[in-house]
Parts: sequence; structure tokens; C-alpha cells
Amino acid sequence: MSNTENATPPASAPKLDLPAGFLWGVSTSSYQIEGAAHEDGRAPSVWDTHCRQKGRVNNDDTGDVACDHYHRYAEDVGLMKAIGLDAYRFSIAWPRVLPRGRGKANGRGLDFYDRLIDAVLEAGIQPWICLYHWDLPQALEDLGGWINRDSAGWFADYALLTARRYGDRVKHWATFNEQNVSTIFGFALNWTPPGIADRAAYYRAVHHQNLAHGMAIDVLRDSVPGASLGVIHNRQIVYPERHDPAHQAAVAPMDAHWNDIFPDPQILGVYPELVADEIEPYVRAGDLGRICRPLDWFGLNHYGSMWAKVDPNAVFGFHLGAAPEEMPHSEIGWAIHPEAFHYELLNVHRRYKLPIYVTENGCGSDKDQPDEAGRVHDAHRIAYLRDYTQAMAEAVADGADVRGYFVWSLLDNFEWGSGYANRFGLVYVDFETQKRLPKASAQWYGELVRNNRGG
Ligand code: IFM
Repeated sequence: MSNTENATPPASAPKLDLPAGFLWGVSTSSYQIEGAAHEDGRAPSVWDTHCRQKGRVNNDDTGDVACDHYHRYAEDVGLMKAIGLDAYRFSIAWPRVLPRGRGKANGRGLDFYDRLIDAVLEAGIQPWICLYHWDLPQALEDLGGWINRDSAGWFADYALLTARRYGDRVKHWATFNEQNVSTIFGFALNWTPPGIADRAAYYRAVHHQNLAHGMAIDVLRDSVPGASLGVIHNRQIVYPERHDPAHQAAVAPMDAHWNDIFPDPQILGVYPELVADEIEPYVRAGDLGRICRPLDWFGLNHYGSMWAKVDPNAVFGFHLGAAPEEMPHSEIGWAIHPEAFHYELLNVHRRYKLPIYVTENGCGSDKDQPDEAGRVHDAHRIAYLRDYTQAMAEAVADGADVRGYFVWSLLDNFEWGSGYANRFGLVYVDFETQKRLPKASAQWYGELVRNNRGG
């Protein structure tokens, strides 16, 4: 039983002490919601390939249809408008707009995001674009993907195409979402694409993604008038598994790889000491200057805390450990630890000295189901959001410069290796019929937004 099962829903959403102009939104990503995988010229991404390898994804689910957002985006924008959101963060599917990853653009793919952006603006919502949420074009993977240093240039060219096309209407841009997750899971733990566990490949991918970030920032700065630019990192405190001193040795390496290996060079201009020597062979003269470009904000994705354990068989000698049993956890077993969110907001504020937007925070469930009256009573999610937004307000009171908060996610969606089993949406999606059903949390979040509009 999860510790949240008996959580009583708060009667009403609170009034929080937040700065004027505080922004409320939701986040999604292309492969997780769009579907239309074979339509209008879209080519496969590494995730299309990965999903077709038997046993890689729960139930062998794929993102072929997902939430069919490609066709139902107008309804989804209507749902956001009904909640009363200020902002919507979504990602562009690189293989939809550049099927080969570079070269000839796909007009029908570009048109889709024109329609989406116009609908979002029409609804009075600010569009926020993230360029990369893990769906690398397979055509580029076939050329070595992120292991190939040319990937930085491919990414900058893709940024230029989209900046020129959408920069007249979209001012908020992020380069990457959670580079740590896609590189640790993909290149060191063999969980996600490209599905390898190799130290050298991992370091190359990390460095090339860092270069890609810096080069894309320059392109966006030059091409988007009045751009507000950031990057989105997932950061969580790392503890030793079972608070066991034997696992203490795993904490510092996991912290360096999980938390610092991307934002440190991007914002502070240095690699963390613990990895600096090993990544050095891939770093050319002038690279750190190319990576560390001025940013306007830091996007923080945060869920719970993390536990590390020593694992001599793992590429870096550490692995993700288990949280203590007594730790409150969500229905899918993720730790619920709002105090750690409070800590991380202050930590990011002090370390990187940038305005912070919480670009993802939310609660997963494998039990959300409509009752006979067609209502989804996700009291556990409301309790989570209440406690985390409260912790955020406390961090603000303690000095953290937090400017906005985006729930993950608008819709139940394709949750990567868990397929469709784990639901994070404010809106329930029946994947058989594609019917959308706002959950109790959607109503509660709308109330939170109304109670806290304008700070
Ligand atoms: O669904 C993911 C998202 O793509 C990245 N951040 C965490 C979410 C929940 O697992």
C-alpha cells in the first residue's frame, strides 16, 4: 500500500505567498503524446526503434498513437484553457520537422507546430518550446547519434530551422530536457535508446550534448527577437541506499553524473571535478566557452529524492538504489519528499544564480481509474501537488528566485519504459477511445491557479 492511499484531498486549493506574475503551466513531450508516428512525412526516432525491440517497454507499448495529440491538439488546448493555465511547455519532434535529422525540412511537420502554437496563443496561453525531449531522429542515430561530434552542429541547424519558423510567436525556448536521464539511462545503464553501457560512449554523448546546447543557445539568441532562453535539468538529492555506509561511496559519483555533469559546464563553465579527467580526451580547446553561454532561466524538473548503491557490475560502479521502506511514496513507488524539493530549489538558486522555473513536478499512479460516474478521484495527486507547491512557496520565502511552476503532465501518456501503465496526467486518457476526462486534480490545480494568479 502506498503512503498516499489514505490521503484526504484538501478541501480547497491554498493561497500561497509567491511573487507577482508567477506563471502556472503544464508540460508534455512530443513522443509521449503526439502519436501519428507514420503520418505527414514523420520519420522514426530512436524511441520508435527502441519500442520495437521486444521486452524493452512494458507490454511492448509504443508511441505510435499515444494520446493522438497530433489530431486532437485543439481539444487538448481547450482542456488547458478550461484549467486556466498561463503557459504550456511542449517539445518539438525533431524527426517530424527534419525526417533525416538534417537537410530537407518537412513542411507538413512544421505546419503542425504552427497550428498548435496558434491555438495555444489563441487560448491566451504562453507557448514554451523545448527542442529535445529524447526523440533523436533514427537517421542521425545511424550516423553515430550523440557519440558523433557532428551531432552538436546537427542540433544547432535544427534549432535554427525552428527558431526562424516559430520565433515570431514563441519567446520561451529550452534546448534540452533532462540530459542526465537520457544519457545515464541510454549510454551507461542500457535502459533507453541507444541501449548501451559504455563509459567512453557515455562521455562522448555527454560532451556533445553540452556542445549542442551551447551552439543552439547562440542560434536562438541571434534568431528569436526578445528570446528568453533556458535549459531543463532533473536534479534530486542523492542519499546512500539504506543509509548504509557501504553505499556512501556511490553518492558522490551519482551526484556528479546525475546532478552536475550538464548544468555545471553550461552555467559555471567547468566539468565537476570527479569527471573532469575522464571527459577531458573529448574536450577540444575552446569547447567550454562554446558550452557556457548566457542563459535567462534554469528549468528544474524534480520529483522525489534518489538513493544510490554501490554496484561493481555497473559501468560507473553505482546504480539507482531503493528508498527506505518507511519513506512515503507514490502509487508507482517514487519517494514523496517535499523537503528535498525545498532544499533543491535553494541549492539551484545559490549554485547557478538564475531565475528558476519548475518545469516538471507531478505524481504518477498505476491505479487512476474513472468510477461509475466517470470521475477520477486522484486524492493522492492533489495531496502531492499541495505539499510540493507549499514547499516551493517556503523556498521562495527563504530566498529562492522561483518564477513559475509546470505540472507534469497535462495528459496520461506514454511513460517511456513503463508504457501506458503509469499515469501522470491531470487529465485521464482512455487509450482505447482517446476520450479525455479531467481528474479531480485538474479541478484542484485550476483552483490553485485562480487563487494565486498575479502572486
Ligand atoms: O514522463 C517523464 C518525462 O518525460 C521526463 N521527466 C519525468 C517524467 C515522469 O517520469
